[in-house]
Amino acid sequence: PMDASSESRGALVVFEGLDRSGKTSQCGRLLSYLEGLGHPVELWRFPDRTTSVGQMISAYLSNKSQLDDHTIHLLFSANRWEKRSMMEAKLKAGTTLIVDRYSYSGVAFSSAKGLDFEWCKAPEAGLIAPDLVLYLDIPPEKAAERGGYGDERYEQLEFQKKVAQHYKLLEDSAWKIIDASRSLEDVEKQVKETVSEYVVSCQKGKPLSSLWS
Ligand code: T5A
Ligand code: NA
Repeated sequence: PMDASSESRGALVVFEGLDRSGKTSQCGRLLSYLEGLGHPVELWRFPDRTTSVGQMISAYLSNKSQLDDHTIHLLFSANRWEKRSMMEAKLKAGTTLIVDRYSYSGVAFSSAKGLDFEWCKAPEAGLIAPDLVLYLDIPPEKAAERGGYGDERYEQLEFQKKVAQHYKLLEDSAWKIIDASRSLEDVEKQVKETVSEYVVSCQKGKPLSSLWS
């Protein structure tokens, strides 16, 4: 309501979920769907491995480097902060952003290692709050069966079970839980229905707000 541009801003739609829950597959399908409807839309992902911070994260995830748990947590957060102003500019210009992982991944994974939950949330405060968080809900055992886990650091069943418990602590009113144990097509249908209902029609005109502050 503060300025005319906020009336036609894009929506910030975040996908979250355990490793192999199907986020990247569904992000691609939603992108095609919204493009087909003629919406200005872009697909982003975190970690964004293309920046210099992102390259440090990528080396850590592939076990090519070792970092203190606090240090890698802050790098993941810094990787979101380095994109914040571009994110705001895109949203204000009317582009909807589909984002594959965001601050919830940051907190759920680091706190699952044993770091203090509030300490993990603190550096995320002030990033842009999503309009909609699609949580792809799947039993960790079922996710582990999908194509098998690769060699990345967090792709282990016992750890993923802890991540799932910490994700649950982060659920808020922006979250919609999607049953991600169903087929790709069934999940896609749930995603489309949710996005159409909550974002495309409802969120226009709502000002951007800050996460956890
Ligand atoms: N991380 C991330 C942090 O610790 N802190 C942070 O702040 C952030 C942002 C890398 C790691 O970093 C951690 C979390 C991660 O451990 P990433 O690069 O997003 O994060 O991880 P990726 O390995 O790229 O992706 P995921 O493992 O999370 O997989 P997706 O995207 O959830 O799943 P997707 O779509 O690639 O599908 C996986 C497989 O399952 C099949 C697909 O075809 C594919 O083979 N599949 C299905 N099969 C049957 N039924 C369905 N419904 C299916 N949907 C997908
Ligand atoms: Na992915």
